[in-house]
Amino acid sequence: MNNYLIENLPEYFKIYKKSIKNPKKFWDKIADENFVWYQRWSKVVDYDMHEAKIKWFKGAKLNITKNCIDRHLAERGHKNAIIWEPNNPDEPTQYITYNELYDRVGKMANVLRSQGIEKGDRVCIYLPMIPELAICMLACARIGAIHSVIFAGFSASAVASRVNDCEAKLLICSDGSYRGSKVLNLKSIIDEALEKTPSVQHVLVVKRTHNEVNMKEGRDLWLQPLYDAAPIENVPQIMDAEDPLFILYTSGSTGKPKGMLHTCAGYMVYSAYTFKNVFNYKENDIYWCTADIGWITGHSYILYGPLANGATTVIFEGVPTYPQPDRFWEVIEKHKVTQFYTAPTAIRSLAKESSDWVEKHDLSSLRVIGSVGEPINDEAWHWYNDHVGKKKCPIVDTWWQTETGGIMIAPVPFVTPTKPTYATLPLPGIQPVLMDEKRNEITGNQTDGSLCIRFPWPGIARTIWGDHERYKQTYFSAFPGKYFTGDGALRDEVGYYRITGRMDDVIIVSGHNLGTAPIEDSIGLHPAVAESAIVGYPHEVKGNALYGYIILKDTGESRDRENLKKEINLLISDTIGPIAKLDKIQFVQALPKTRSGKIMRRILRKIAEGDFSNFGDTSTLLNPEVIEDIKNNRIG
Ligand code: 6R9
Repeated sequence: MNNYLIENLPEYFKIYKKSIKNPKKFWDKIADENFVWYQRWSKVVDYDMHEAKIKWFKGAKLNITKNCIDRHLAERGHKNAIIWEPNNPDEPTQYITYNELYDRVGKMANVLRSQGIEKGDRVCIYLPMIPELAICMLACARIGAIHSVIFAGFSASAVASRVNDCEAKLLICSDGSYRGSKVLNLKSIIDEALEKTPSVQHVLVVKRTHNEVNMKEGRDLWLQPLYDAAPIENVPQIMDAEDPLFILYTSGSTGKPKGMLHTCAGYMVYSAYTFKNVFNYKENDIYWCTADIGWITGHSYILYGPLANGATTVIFEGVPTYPQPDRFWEVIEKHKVTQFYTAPTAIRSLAKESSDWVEKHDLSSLRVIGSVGEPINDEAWHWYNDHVGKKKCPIVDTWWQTETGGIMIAPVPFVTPTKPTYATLPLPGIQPVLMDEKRNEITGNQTDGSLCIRFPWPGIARTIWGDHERYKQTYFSAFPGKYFTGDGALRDEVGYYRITGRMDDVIIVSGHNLGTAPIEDSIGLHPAVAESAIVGYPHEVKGNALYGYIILKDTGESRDRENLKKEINLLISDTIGPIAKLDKIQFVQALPKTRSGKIMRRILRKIAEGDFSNFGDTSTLLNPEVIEDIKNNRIG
């Protein structure tokens, strides 16, 4: 089982070449040798990149939880599947063996069934990083319900729009959550969200913080008594390869979030294969990814990828700076973590602290360290390499997306030589291509362009929930026949890739993808605001921060500017979440627009960065005179 580890560079080149020459044969063998199936597939892949129709392992039947839990019981029943590290280090750690995981998922699956949840029903999960989050996801997968985890930092209206989009029948939340020294009341956010969500019949509430909450008669139920009464035995639902596994929302260039749909077989094969190779996972390793399960990184590399490999995965409830800025290093030392996977924004913020915090801990258990979510800058890369990896652990800079399901471009540790700020080479089966402005493929090295992928891979999202046309438009229309990632990339002289950043209206702040459109929509709700444009500018810790240019209505002109700024940020916080608040707000008379009415964001970006040198071609601007005024009043 799981004997697909790439051992050295010649082998990587050999496997890569084969995987590209015959991707069907490549994935057929991996799927066949490393997973348990109720029934094999009749066709490895069926695809049409113009219509955006992709199917992997057609005809196969499986259940992902059998692969993640049941099949490990004979040999690994007493091995820890999950090590849960609480927010407060004084609270006990939970060690959940594969045997115990089997019991807990079985009970939870029976609770879901007792609530009338069936195959294909949508269940939204709004939980902090507690074991129940993982268990509820697996329980959904066990019975064939489609989970949609909503990051527990989203506001009530962001929750409502997601719940409504997927028409969830059930929602699972907790009374509250701990984040460092704060206690947040999650249930009250849910109460507000559910005022406008007709599809939700019941809410299951997990007790975590024991704070006072409202329980709505007939709708809300405490989970614990139901769970205690539920039997363990649960027969997994037999799923078709292309049955939906989960929906996960991501930002796009319009206000409506995109519900990316992942399906059972392809996602399982891809997340498991990439986990094993990118983290060099060996049987007794203790692997830790610090992402929140509410994002794709948590889905693929806290939960499904590790468990499909019978790994031990650490789930951490807290924040890097609580109780002190050495919490990450303390946890690595405590559990003898061997692989550590985090985000550049966390690295940058910890690098600002004294290096004594790292030095005082024994990190010698570490073998591989990873980065994900945004480009890792040179300084952060070196700090990570020097202080955490002690120059001995390869840094796997992993490029991928919610849409790709798993890691696409990354070094294979101990195989691919790393290079600071480069995600390096594609994994087997992945065919990146760079495209120029005329939509031609750029061949050769030392070049840059729009990053596309030529051939489907098993982990690719199959559609946007309820809106296949949008899926096709967003990813398959800019470069017909190819998947367009929305990112720009450069390829160096040896063919290594470096991701240069988003080419669309998505800004990555502290690793969170934020679309400018939803933020502008929420600012527009303010009665004094006429129009706004949001851009990102470089920020030392967050990678990017948000700069808003806002035009006031005549009636707003007399209002106190400082108050207005606070109100605008409150609105954003209430409609999207605190992560989308603006760092800088500049009130302007007008925005630079082209004759066709499009805001020229390129200029606004340059001004926000304080770079007035070269605005490029401004001849299509309708109102070039506004630039001077915006420049003069820039917030430094
Ligand atoms: C996994 C994840 C996807 C976007 C992606 C890109 C950026 C992710 C990166 C990276 C440079 C890396 N991104 N990893 N940029 N280097 N190693 O983050 O998914 O939340 O959907 O974000 O994140 O811009 O397009 P998601």
